[in-house]
Amino acid sequence: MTLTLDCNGRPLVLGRPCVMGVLNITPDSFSDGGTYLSVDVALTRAKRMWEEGADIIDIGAESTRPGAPAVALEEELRRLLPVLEAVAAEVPLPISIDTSKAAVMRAAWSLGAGLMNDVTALRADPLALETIAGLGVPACLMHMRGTPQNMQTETHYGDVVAEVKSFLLERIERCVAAGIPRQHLLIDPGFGFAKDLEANCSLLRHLDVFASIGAPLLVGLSRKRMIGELSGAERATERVAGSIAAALWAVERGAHIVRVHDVAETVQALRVWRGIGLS
Ligand code: HH2
Repeated sequence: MTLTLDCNGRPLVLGRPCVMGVLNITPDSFSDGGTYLSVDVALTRAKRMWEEGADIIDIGAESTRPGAPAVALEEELRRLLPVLEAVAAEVPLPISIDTSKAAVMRAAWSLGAGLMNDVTALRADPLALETIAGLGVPACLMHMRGTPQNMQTETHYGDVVAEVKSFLLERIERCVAAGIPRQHLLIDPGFGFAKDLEANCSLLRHLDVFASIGAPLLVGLSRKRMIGELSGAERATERVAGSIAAALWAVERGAHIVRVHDVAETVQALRVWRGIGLS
């Protein structure tokens, strides 16, 4: 049976691997910081990703790259709300919001956002669990240790696959206990978040472990440092081909959603990958 998420009235059909297009409206994101700051430019980018075949747009107003400073609530809302309002009015796709703040989740939901993508797995804000439960909105739970400010000092694991799996299982149960329906929860191992190359590759080699948990599996590998480390491509914008290789590896092992900056290229690659299997 094909799983469909109701994202605030906009369906996200997970019958084939889906592409989540990243729209960072931040001055400091690691690969596209400062590019989409004005409402017009951000809206044009969102429309472009829709035309290119994205299934969902993920808007982020706070960078989570290693070392990124935390952003105050007022500033996050100031950046996000005008862009979200414009995108929701002109792009019919489901919209995800990359945030850890309950107040941002509430405000974004009222403007049409339909999925909350929280890199802290609803741990950072004490009101996040009840907010997600009350709104009835799906949420993505991502694994991370520490905060973006200090996470790269916490990259040592005994068994990274077992640890990340047990974290995600525990967060699912915590969310369910707080009243969030199990079928509203997505999971993400959190590539690059408190993980070095070895940990990232280990998680990717064992991605089936996460796919078999039963919750839709989201992966974000696009342009990340590990793509640079494996390919030698130093600049984030030069990591498109490597990012696609990693995305195909992930969907082959059961990822339902790939979070990417390069939508057109990824959509084309996935169409070929899927077409071969279907023909
Ligand atoms: N990665 C980033 C941000 N949000 N969310 C999920 N669920 N999974 C990820 O892997 C993930 C994420 C980092 O990428 P980006 O948004 O491009 O950079 P920045 O955090 O610097 O804005």
